[in-house]
Amino acid sequence: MKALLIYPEYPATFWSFKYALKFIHKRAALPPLGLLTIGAMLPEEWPKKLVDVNVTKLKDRDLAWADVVLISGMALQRKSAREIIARCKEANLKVVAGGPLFSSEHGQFEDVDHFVLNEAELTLPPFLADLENGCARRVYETSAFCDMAETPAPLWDLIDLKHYATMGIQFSRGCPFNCEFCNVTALFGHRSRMKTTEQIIVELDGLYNQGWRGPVFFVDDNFIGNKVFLKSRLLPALIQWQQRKKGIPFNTEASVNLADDPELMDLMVKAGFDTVFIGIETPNEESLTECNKQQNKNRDLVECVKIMQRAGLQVTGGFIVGFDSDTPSIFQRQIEFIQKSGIVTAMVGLLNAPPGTRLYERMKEEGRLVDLMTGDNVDGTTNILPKMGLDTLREGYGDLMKHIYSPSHYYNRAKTFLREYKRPEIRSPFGIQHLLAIIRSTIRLGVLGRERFQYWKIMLWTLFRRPGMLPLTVTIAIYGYHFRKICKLKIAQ
Ligand code: B12
Repeated sequence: MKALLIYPEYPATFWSFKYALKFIHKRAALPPLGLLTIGAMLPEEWPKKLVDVNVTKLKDRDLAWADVVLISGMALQRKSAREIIARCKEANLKVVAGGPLFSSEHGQFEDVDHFVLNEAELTLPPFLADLENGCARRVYETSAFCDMAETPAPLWDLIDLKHYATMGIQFSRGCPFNCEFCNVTALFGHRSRMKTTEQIIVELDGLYNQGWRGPVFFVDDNFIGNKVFLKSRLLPALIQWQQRKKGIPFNTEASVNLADDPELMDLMVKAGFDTVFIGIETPNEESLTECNKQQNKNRDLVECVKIMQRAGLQVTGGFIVGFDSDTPSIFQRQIEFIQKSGIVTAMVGLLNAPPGTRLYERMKEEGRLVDLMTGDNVDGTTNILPKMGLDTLREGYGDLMKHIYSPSHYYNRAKTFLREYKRPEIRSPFGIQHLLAIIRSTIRLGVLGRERFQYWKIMLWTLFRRPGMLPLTVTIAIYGYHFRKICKLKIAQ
């Protein structure tokens, strides 16, 4: 069987980094890790091809080559997924679908032949066995969670690494916390299920041996779900791995209690972690209580962020407005918090209720559920009726986004961050692409851009005060350009 794996196109979003990627000549931020993992689970003798529509076109001759198509995607890729499925059906191809979009919305895709849902470690083997015996069913699903020690390493050679800005690897799934709006526990459970240290080293070696020299994102829901294992096994092994390698900084996602553990932060930084995404959500204590975000309560969240920055971890943060406990004063409070914390990449969204969450059930009971989520949580939409009133919420949100991403506030925040940040030891090697990015950003932002005054101000400040951070400041400037474009496109029309 010739298997064609397809990853649909996603629109420009906050996390797509579409407008930033142009500066470094990359086509996508991250590769489709789910499909690369599926590739490794398919029979070895099947010839395989992967088309990520975000980096290359899906051609008729790809479809003519294939016997079966395996498609993945997130809710955000709904439109492109539909178009691809229609093309496959026209070409008389069998379509097998899996991944987050189909696991939550498979009822909406009539033309798909087989749905292999949830964790493929559990659902793909029975499907493949039935397919071989000519009795494959339409839907394979499970509420069980797999043992990640069984998950194979992704088949990196299915993609051309050079098109991507970052590589992804997954160490664990699941999160010990229970936030009302988050679907991670519904999708992946409360217990942190982990790969072994050996699996991670094999995956990293695989990437390194393919020539990858650049950032690697540990795509875990909460990287610090099992601190004992991290401290005693994984991080010491990563520290050792880094000694034999060059130029592979790591980043990941974690909960804010990371700030309480200096030993863990120190080991992470020594292992090469330089950035961590934290779900901060809100400075409003009542809203934290409302959504059961216990781990963020009763603490000075700004100070927690600074502690991590000083340890050598840039904090990127997720924020939410529109909780029942939020009043219109929340917009100004969020602005003040974000500016003070120096969280340069602040993803602010309206509260949404994803299917499978306790919030979704509550909204349904209260008659406040209005629609399907768009799948993009930074487009100023919500699928619930907010207590504050939709107009007030949307207007306040638009003003908040315009404020924090206006050049003067953005660059001020960047300076606040650069003052605190301890520069990490492990960095991507400075290459020709970096030099070109500096030249392009100087022209685009420093000469042509409306923000040129602020751009030069921060460049000069960095040059004199923190010269070693110049490449990071250029990256921040490029991200700012992307975020402003996204705001204009989605929020401030
Ligand atoms: C890495 C990641 C990203 C990355 C890159 C994703 C990419 N490739 O473009 C970044 C940071 C860019 C990102 C952004 C967003 N993300 Co994201 N992201 C993740 C994360 C943390 C890990 C995904 C991953 O790589 N997993 C590792 C692989 C191995 O697992 P997997 O993809 O789930 O695949 C397994 C199964 O799903 C299945 N499978 C997958 N595909 C297929 C296909 C077939 C045929 C079969 C049989 C099986 C199968 O088998 C695999 C092995 O079990 C997940 C959360 C999570 N834990 O999954 C969220 C998640 C995928 N993201 C989500 C969302 C909503 C977003 C955003 C839209 C908004 C946001 N919250 O920021 C943005 C916008 C994306 C964009 N590109 O513009 C949602 C998707 C929900 C949905 N129903 O669509 C998730 C599930 C998070 C959540 N809590 O809801 N994301």
